[in-house]
Amino acid sequence: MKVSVIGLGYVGLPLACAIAKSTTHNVVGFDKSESKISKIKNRICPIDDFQCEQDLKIVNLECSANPDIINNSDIYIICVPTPVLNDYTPDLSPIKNAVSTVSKYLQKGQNIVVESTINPGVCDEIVIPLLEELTNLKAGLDFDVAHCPERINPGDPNWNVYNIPRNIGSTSKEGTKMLAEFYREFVNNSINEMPNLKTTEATKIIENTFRDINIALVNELAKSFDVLGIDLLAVIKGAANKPFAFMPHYPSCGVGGHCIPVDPYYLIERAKQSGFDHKFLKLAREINNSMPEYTIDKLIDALNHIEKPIKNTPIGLLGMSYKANVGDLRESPSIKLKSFLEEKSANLFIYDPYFPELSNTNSIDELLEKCDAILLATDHKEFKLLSGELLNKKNVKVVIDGKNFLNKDDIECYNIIYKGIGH
Ligand code: SAJ
Repeated sequence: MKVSVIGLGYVGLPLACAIAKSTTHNVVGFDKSESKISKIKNRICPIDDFQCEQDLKIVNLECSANPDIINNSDIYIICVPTPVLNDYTPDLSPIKNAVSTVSKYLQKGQNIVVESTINPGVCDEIVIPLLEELTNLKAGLDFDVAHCPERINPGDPNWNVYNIPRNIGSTSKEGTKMLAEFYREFVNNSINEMPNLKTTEATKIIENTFRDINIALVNELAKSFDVLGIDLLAVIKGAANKPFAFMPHYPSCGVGGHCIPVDPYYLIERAKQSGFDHKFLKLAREINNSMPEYTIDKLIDALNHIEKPIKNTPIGLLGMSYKANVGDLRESPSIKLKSFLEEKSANLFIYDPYFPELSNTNSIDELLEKCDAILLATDHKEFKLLSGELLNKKNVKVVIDGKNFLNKDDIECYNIIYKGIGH
């Protein structure tokens, strides 16, 4: 078959490579970014994905920034972003643009799979009506639409597109079966056939909503235990040795990324349109969104102890990425931390090894030389060297550890004020 992948980001590119490597299908890729296409053409992987970097060196993958390349495909797989707007409402424009691109080429007997994370109803209420309107074809009769939500975990050395189980649902049982068989050609784990599109869309949304509310639980506990004088990390460590019915999550300066802080809003918004108010999900989002400000409050409190105002005090922000050891800014708490610090006129120094262009110092050492206080916002491995000895040598007086990543006891031995989040 001819298979085309629309969107060659951290989801689409590993997928295109996996199909090209594991099957005899003719795989092509379309992405509107010329620069991304030219990198891929030169077998340079534009994303942080070890497996994909290896695959790209060997696979036969034709790609282009011209959508004509997807013409006459048997399967079109849509892997474009599904972000939120500034008011946290879903932004389905990338999906709608991708669907209208596919509709220019879609013919009878061909199929579409949406891998992007979408809320229950997007396929039935938006994707299919748009395709039928633009092609005058009938879904379920002339073509099938399936949803197989992506489960890529950026930077994960163990789980990748080849071994993560998948769920798939479509407009018909036959369609689901046929496309499940297609995924079984390159995924060596279970491909679960779901009863319909909405159930499949809901599955991915609740996977990530589950994570968001559990993080909100420990973030609220961090605020409460900070005033109760209880070390939440020790408590979680204790609870986590329960061999069943407990799953540890950890407090931090905020919840970032393209999935966890975004997906719940897709469900909240769609349920609201049908008259249901997701009070719990909204509260969890509110708690997680409050963590950057909570972190800044801890910094101000600590600076008071050394009688320094935040204004004009040299403060080092370590880490801009939302996740350790990758360079990804999406919904990163560091963006809010930076604006809070700027609003309060801190003399701000920034260092993130993955974002030299956002850093105004060239090394951890240079930042430490200049700062009285540091705020660690990302647990990059490079920051593990921040020992009490080094901080003391550089005359750092305050450490706010937004990821509870550093050694509290070691740092406090040097009479440096250490404040973690719930720790
Ligand atoms: N975070 C916490 N406390 C936690 C876990 C995460 O504050 O206990 C924060 C992180 O610092 C980060 C954000 O939440 O800012 C998201 O972290 P994440 O580990 O969930 O990373 P993501 O955004 O890459 O999430 C992906 C998701 N994968 C897919 O959607 C396919 C998510 O479902 C996975 O659970 C997650 O990877 C993972 O397990 O690493």
